[in-house]
Amino acid sequence: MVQSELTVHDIIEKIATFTNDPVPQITRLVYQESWTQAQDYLLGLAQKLGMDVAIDEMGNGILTIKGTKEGAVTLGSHIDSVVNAGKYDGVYGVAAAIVSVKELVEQYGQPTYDLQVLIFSEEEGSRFPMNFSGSLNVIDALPDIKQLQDREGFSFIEEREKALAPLKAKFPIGKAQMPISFAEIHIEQGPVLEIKQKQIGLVTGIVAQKKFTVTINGEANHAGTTPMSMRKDAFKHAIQLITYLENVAQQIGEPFVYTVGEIQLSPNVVNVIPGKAVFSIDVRHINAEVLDDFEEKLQAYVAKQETMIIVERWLNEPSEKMDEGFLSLLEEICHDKNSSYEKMASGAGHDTQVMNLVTKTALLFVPSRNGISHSPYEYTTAEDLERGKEILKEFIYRLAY
Ligand code: HGY
Ligand code: MN
Ligand code: MN
Repeated sequence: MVQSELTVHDIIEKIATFTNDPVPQITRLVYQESWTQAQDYLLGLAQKLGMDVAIDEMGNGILTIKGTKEGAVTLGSHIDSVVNAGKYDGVYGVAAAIVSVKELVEQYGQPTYDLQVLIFSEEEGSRFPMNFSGSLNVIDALPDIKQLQDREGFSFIEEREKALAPLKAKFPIGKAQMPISFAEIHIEQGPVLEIKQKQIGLVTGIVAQKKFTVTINGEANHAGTTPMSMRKDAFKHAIQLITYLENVAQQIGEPFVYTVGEIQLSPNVVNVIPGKAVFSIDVRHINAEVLDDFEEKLQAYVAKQETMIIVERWLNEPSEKMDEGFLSLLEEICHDKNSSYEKMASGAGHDTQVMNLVTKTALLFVPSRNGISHSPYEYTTAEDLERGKEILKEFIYRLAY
């Protein structure tokens, strides 16, 4: 790939080849081998483009173009994926940031402020029960990770050290600068822009979200000889709780969302009554109090049960509002570039909500075909990818030059 014609689409297609599942499936969970390959490729590419590169202790990639004054105008996104993912979630924001910075330096030379691109190591929470470990580390807000393990029992710290070893041998170790602003571009992952026929989403706020792991302990026993009245069937208790919460969700009504995306039964054998059921709960709403009410109902239900039910909440993110001044600047840029836009909330979580805790932020969307994401059917046209990058690039130019 000749650097001068480097496009966002090229980078996305290349990163899509780094997967731990057989191609065309894309699975690049944090600290998997494919994750290391992707970070290695991007850091190497950035070096070839003349950027200073470094990696921090979590595996965040830090790409810098020095300015003439103190202060880091920052942009980026994440490179970890969900299981059997699409090509664009996170990667588009990383690719658009790298190409934007490359083209800004080609067109305008050295910026006034540093341009800092962050390639966040992990955002999804798809391997370990923790979201945003990359951006939380950048803002020095990382919770305790010593005991963190994935569902196979692999330790976060050990997997991190294994994944980072080849990168630390090749690239300088460093720490991201605390930003003076942060911007992220991302696929919408929903249907709004397509339905409203708009080209750009300008995000006003990101929903609050809570995630739980629920463990129900019953009693494994023989499926044939154990009378129904004598069973302690963990899966049946799980179904009753999940259905109860579905009714709570229906009463709350949209735009509240409630998802049980993961469930494990043990011993998970056709002729054994499940002794244990472990499942996830993901709930979101722009108003955090709605999630508090939901959690109260969950806890009240559990307190009334004889069966042992353990509820562990491992994510409790408040909703975040993006900077009003940045929103107005982005509206102006969309007008200047004749790009239609929609101001909207984000139902998906993003690293922007973490960076919003320490600096002013902007979050932009490009359309997702049929609103699909977290799926191999995730798709955004090259034209939409390019248009979004142009809006991001102009936004960064206005802030950094
Ligand atoms: O799940 C989300 O909201 C995001 O895609 N991590
Ligand atoms: Mn994402
Ligand atoms: Mn995602």
